[in-house]
Amino acid sequence: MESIKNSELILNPDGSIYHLNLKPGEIANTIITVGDPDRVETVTKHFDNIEVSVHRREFKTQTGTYKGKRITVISTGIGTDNIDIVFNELDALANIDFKTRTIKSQFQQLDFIRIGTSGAIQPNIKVGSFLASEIAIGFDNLLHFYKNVSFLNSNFSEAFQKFTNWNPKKSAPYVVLADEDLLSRFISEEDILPGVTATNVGFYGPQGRVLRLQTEDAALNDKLQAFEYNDKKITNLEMETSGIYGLSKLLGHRAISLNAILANRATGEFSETPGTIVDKLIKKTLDLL
Ligand code: R1P
Repeated sequence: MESIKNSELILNPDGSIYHLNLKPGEIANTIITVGDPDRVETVTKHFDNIEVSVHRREFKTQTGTYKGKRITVISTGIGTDNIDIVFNELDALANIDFKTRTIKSQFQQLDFIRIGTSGAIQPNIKVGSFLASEIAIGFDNLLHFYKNVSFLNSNFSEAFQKFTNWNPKKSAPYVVLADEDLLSRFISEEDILPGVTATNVGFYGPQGRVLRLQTEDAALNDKLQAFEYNDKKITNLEMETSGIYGLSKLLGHRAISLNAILANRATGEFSETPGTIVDKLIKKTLDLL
């Protein structure tokens, strides 16, 4: 097998991978992703012990055990562009031999659990509730840079583009499903709703927030709220889930995105206790792993 060139699989002088600064063996097979580097310790403060702690740029990683189970917690920063880096590098740590720079013969499957925050777009979804993304619709284009994406649900995305009269200059929305086993583990909890999560490339214009700038389609959020496909409505907006689901499927891993609903865009509310809500979701998730 041809070895992967230095310019493609970039390793630091200490043998760690370029952006994450981690070495093989330093990650667990169960990986929790969070956006904010400060949220990593909000998760690992519950751990029995921490064996690895590394921080570079927006990527802070800690590996340890929770009630005897080895878990890695990593921050991705914001957006699917960072997801591309984090997921490719974590997969490389598990599935590429850094000495020979070749793909290992034995595949190591990873489980990814995103614990993130999000805004609901349906008025009946309460601030403070928890939602597991059953389906992700990505407005971010990341998956279009990869081959072998036949798992994408094009009927759903075509119906969406038609309904919203989507401007193709913005992107070509794509639809990916969650891992079924992980999804059923979380939505069997009565306080975790299943949902359809829209992932966007920005927080303001792309999510229809107007401060001083007008958006290209002022009615976008109303259309997102009204759109329905096979009795499913888009429930919430955030910035990573489609990339997480798409890359996990491509790489052969399993992923679930859990959302603490901090805002409701339809009613205009924002939580007064965001930290408490996220903490509750963290504890609940740890006990379900
Ligand atoms: C925007 O404020 C950020 O919050 C949400 C969005 O996806 C975006 O990353 O998630 P996190 O709280 O997980 O970062």
